[in-house]
Amino acid sequence: MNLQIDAIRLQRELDELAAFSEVLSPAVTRVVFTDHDLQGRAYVKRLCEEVGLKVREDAVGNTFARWAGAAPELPAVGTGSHIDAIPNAGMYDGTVGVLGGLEAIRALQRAGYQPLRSLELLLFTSEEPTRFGIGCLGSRLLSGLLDAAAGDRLKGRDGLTLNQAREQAGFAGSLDSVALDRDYYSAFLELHIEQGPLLEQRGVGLGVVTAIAAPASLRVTIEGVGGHAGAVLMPGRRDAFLAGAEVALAVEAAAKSTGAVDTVGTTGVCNVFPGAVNSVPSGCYLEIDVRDIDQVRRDAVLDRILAAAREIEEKRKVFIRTELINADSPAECGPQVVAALEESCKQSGYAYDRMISRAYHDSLFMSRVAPTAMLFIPCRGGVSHRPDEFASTEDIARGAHVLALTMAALAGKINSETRGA
Ligand code: HGY
Ligand code: MN
Ligand code: MN
Repeated sequence: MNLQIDAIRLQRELDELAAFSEVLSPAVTRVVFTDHDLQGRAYVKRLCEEVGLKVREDAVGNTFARWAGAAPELPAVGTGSHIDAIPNAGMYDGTVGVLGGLEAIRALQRAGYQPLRSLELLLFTSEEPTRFGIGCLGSRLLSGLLDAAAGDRLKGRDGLTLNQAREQAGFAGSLDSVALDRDYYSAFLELHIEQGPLLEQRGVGLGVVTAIAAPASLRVTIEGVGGHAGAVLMPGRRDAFLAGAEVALAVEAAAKSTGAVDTVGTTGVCNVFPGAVNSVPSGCYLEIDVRDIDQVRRDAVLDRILAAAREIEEKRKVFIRTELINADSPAECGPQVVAALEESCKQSGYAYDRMISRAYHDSLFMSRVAPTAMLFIPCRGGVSHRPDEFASTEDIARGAHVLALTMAALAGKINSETRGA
């Protein structure tokens, strides 16, 4: 099959999508259901419709663009990722998997490949936790791991619930309708930047992901006693921020305590109330992210953090409320999908490494409903979630090429030019 990825067009589309952002280039901020997110979605949908893909959206805005195969009744082969971006992020996280997946499909169309199983591109809603405090919102609902009551339970900082925000964005219908049937996909693949330094350090252009780390997140609300910074003397102060600072240091200590390189802990959000230089903080709010490829180890770290919070509460005579937002299991990738990716790399003469993903992705949840694997490309310096996040046009095109070959192999062929089942 004469498969040619149009790298220039793919890069141009990535650049165009990056312009739908609350902040100026090279940074990208595109929070779910904001105008920039909806403009980005409309842009991607238009590109899909231009090549005859049938587009539909579910009740939470997960967007499906399908190339019907000769056997449309068979479970499809899916690929996709997300386009939402955390504040002040880069332009490649997620988008490489969406636009790279689209270009893989277009390249197969141009090569005259005709799929037996349908091929489908999936744009997931709200992979990032920015607005509703939990990551992979769309894929959790697709995999049936998040109940429909979350529509009223989850609330953004603007006070709108998930149901209110999605309806305002034009996505109606019951969240009960989102979950996919177990045999909806026969395989799912996600192309993504590594968001780590290993591929670049090893000089390898592709990573075949065999497992995805297990994320957990905690919310911590601390109530102390505020007062005038000049009048409240040091003895007896019940400073909520200092208690929060001790909790954040306890997160670091707990993550380091396992001695395992795969254990990480981060306090990424810290809000101080009332936030005046001459006022002793009476309130502090933290959001904590803990991950490990080993779930037992990860849960032991969570326990250590909660125990430390109890001690700090006692010592500093503050009130600390902790809330576990999510504590997900890690994912093993589907062996046959991993093998298909490896076969495509070998066929193309591309070097690759098998690796785990320390970042979580929608594939973490898609692996609950279909054999799933990920394909990584290098990102400069391993940097991600920053404006200087960068992946080269060449690496992106190579990833899309292997993705196209693998999807064709998994979807089967109805003509003789293509390797496949
Ligand atoms: O946080 C993550 O791992 C993903 O980039 N949302
Ligand atoms: Mn991300
Ligand atoms: Mn991502």
